[in-house]
Amino acid sequence: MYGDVDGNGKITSDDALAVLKHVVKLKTLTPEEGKAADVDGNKEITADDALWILKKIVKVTEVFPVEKIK
Ligand SMILES: [Ca+2]
Ligand SMILES: [Ca+2]
Repeated sequence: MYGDVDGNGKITSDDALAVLKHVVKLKTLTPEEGKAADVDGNKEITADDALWILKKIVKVTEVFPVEKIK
């Protein structure tokens, strides 16, 4: 599921945090986690993806950009 980086079935701030940790190289995401993390679909994992995850949590956005591409 897009946005569920840690794979616990829910999109929470922990997922956004996991993305940010990857961005600052504190922790490297697995390819599977990376796929869930790239929510804007630009093939890169950046702080923008973390921002989208946070937007989804606070319901500023209903769907991720990557979900609109399909
Ligand atoms: Ca999660
Ligand atoms: Ca991205």
